[in-house]
Amino acid sequence: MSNRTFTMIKPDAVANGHIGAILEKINAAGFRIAALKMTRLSAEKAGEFYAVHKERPFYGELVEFMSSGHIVAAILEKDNAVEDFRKLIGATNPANAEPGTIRKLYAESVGRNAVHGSDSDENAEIEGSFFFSDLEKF
Ligand code: RTP
Ligand code: MG
Repeated sequence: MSNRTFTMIKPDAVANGHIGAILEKINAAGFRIAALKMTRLSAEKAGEFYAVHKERPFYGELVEFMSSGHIVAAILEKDNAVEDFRKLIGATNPANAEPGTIRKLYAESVGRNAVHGSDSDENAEIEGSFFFSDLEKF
């Protein structure tokens, strides 16, 4: 099992001033930040990142939102990183997220839900490489 996952702090949480608080929670939960950058996705790049959802009814909205402002991308390291990080962020819809999770604390809605977390080791590797070169992935 890989010990890495990939995350983005989404445009809502960046615009609302939550970058620091979210990185703090990530560190406090035992994740090491292995790579970090602030950037902005074009609609084309956001569509490529979420291409797996192309046929879903929310795809257009998702792409528009993810390209609407700056995001913070990071590769995180910890034992059992993918599963433990999904637990830390909570359910996709913040209304269903456990108390204390990042989405419960900082997400506005299912569409504007503050953070992304990879759903498998394979996708963590693909998504990390989408944003970071080999040189940047320490
Ligand atoms: P993410 O990929 O962003 O970490 O979120 P996730 O795994 O918890 O959820 P996923 O099923 O991969 O969906 C990706 C993003 O699409 C938006 N979404 N909207 N309106 C809706 O019913 C709906 N369903 C999903 C969410 O913003 C979700 O994070
Ligand atoms: Mg997902």
